[in-house]
Amino acid sequence: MNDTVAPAAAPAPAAVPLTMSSYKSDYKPIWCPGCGDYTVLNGVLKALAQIGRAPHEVAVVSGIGCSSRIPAYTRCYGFHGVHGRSLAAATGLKVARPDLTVLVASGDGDGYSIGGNHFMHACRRNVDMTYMVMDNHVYGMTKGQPSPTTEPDWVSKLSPTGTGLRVFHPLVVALAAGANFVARAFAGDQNGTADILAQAMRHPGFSFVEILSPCVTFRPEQRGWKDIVRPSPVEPTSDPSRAAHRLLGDDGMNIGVLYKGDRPPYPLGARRPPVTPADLEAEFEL
Ligand SMILES: Cc1ncc(C[n+]2csc(CCOP(=O)(O)OP(=O)(O)O)c2C)c(N)n1
Ligand code: SF4
Repeated sequence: MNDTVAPAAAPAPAAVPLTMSSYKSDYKPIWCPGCGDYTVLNGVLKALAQIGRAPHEVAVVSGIGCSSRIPAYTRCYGFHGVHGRSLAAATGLKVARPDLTVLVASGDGDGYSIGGNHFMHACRRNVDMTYMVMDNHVYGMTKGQPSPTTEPDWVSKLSPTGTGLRVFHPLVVALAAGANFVARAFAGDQNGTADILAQAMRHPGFSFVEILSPCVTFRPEQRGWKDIVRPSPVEPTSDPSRAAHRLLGDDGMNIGVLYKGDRPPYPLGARRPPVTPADLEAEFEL
């Protein structure tokens, strides 16, 4: 008989509580001093700690723009893709890995202009993910061109007489296209942004969060947003036409969750059995 005593199993390491720093990478953000995106990043880190999923259980996906730098500043899985295509990449990722919490970051140029078509169809598909758009009513990274949310009379070197164009209304479009959660946040309110993002990530289906995030370099007047944003005077509704009616009547400065729907999300993981490369090759054989 072997009388050697098996070594006692090492005690399991004590679970470390998740805090904002659990999600923060070592890269230092290179946004302009005062850019709203700094507080959005903190809001994201705080929201992730609130929902309590570990960094390896979260993927942050983005397109291109100042706002789209966010994935690099987190320790989560990250994908910094191409301009306007973040939702296509995120949808593929979520379908392949339904176990991950998927957070998608975009700007108003990235998300509403070149990515506008993807935006509508992502709302319609209702795949479970959260889409946050840092809206500064301008293309920041490429030096200040007007975007779909730029006011028609905003005059700049690149738009000397203003665009004269009606603005795009992302929240109403999201509702009409079928998003299951619609909210507006303000970068200057870090805790409020974190709370709204945490609610969005917990809500099933496609959640859309528009975040007013000032571009202090090309739209310095947006520093004044802090004086005019206000909490939404109404509770969220589950009636999309009521929500749209409210939104069409507000001035774009009401902050809070506006719509919480109950449409079943796109079913994940059950549609077809796993496909091998050989199966795919067979499908394309002539
Ligand atoms: C296909 C393609 N077209 C144009 C560009 C140039 N480009 C890079 S970022 C950007 C605008 C980004 O603006 P926005 O999405 O509002 O983000 P912000 O920089 O303001 O956060 C553009 C037009 C590009 N990278 N790829
Ligand atoms: S250009 Fe505007 S959006 Fe880009 S980092 Fe600077 S302040 Fe932020």
